[in-house]
Amino acid sequence: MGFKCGIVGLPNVGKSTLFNALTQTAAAQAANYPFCTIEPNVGEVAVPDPRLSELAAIAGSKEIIPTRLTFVDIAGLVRGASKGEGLGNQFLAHIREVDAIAYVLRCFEDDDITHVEGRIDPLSDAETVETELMVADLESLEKRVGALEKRARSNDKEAKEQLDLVNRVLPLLRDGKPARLAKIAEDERAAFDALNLLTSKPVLYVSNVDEGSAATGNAFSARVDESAKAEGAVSVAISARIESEIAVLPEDERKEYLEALGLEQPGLDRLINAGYQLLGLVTYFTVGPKETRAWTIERGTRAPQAAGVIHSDFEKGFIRAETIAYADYVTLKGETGAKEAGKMRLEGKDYVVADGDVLHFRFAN
Ligand SMILES: Nc1nc2c(ncn2[C@@H]2O[C@H](COP(=O)(O)OP(=O)(O)O)[C@@H](O)[C@H]2O)c(=O)[nH]1
Ligand SMILES: [Mg+2]
Repeated sequence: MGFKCGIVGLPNVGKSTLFNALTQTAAAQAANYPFCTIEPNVGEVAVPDPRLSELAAIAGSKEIIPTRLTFVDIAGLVRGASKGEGLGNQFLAHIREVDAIAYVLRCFEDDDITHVEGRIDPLSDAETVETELMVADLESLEKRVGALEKRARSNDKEAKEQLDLVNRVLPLLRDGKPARLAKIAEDERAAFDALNLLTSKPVLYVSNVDEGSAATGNAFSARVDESAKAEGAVSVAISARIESEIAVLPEDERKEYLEALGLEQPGLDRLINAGYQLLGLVTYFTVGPKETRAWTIERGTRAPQAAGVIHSDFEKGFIRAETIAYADYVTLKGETGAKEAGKMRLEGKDYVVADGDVLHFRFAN
């Protein structure tokens, strides 16, 4: 499967520093967890989840296997990318492939590192990048609308549906607003996604602050937070440079270093979790003496399809899912306790798996 979060922004804002910190963290974890770098600019990282160790302790699991999220370091964009400037088209093609976008915004001052626009202004940078994506979307829709209208006139139901969406998105884009702000009903979601727009992807804002502001953020990141909030988007302030230092520290020194910086957890953990939520993903667990393992599904996934994430046979032969909510599993100290308290439910094929469910699938071969 692999849900992908693209790291996007102007050149020299700290994207690669951040990406390297993410993959170094993953490499450090590789001793414990299976890990792979897919391509130089694509890396998978473990999704930190404190529930895993809680469950493993109760069940006495030998191993903990977290679920993972993919990050893609996308080459820096410059003004005019939608017209093919810089790496233009290639850049846009890479963004098209990701499921969500993390905009990295430069919120640190450093005269030694050139800012392409010659000044530190994260909100204006975000606008520069997003404008290129909006222009690309606008052009792509305007190109398609004629053909859609033609098909719609000949009563093509799918074309009519798409045209209706396009006619709602176009005014937004023309008004300088991203497609994600369009009001889309649940049953229109699939058709909307099929438009394959760049600005319909969910976004989060990453303020890359100076080393001294790693724990608190700074005045620049405060402005990003405010603007993100107004849009209903998530923002995370981190110092990419500090993160790259933390990432290479041995586990036992890490805690001390974090404390010295006034950080409770690495900023990367916050970023990974924010990316995970942004993608609308939830986690269920399988727990046993061998391992406690986290699995990723999209919110709203039913039990057989959730089982299919483990193995297609589980989905095909699905009978039922023995289900214990995470909180029950912990309070009742495991499966036996939960069973005795009547907290183990037998769920069928229509059950929508909830975040934190501890599941045991019954299936026929
Ligand atoms: N002072 C400072 N420099 C940083 C920080 N993050 C990145 N840099 C530096 O900025 C330069 C560009 O970073 P890079 O990650 O290559 O940017 P990219 O072009 O967005 O991938 C490098 O020299 C980094 O060391 C930071 O938080 N503080
Ligand atoms: Mg780079």
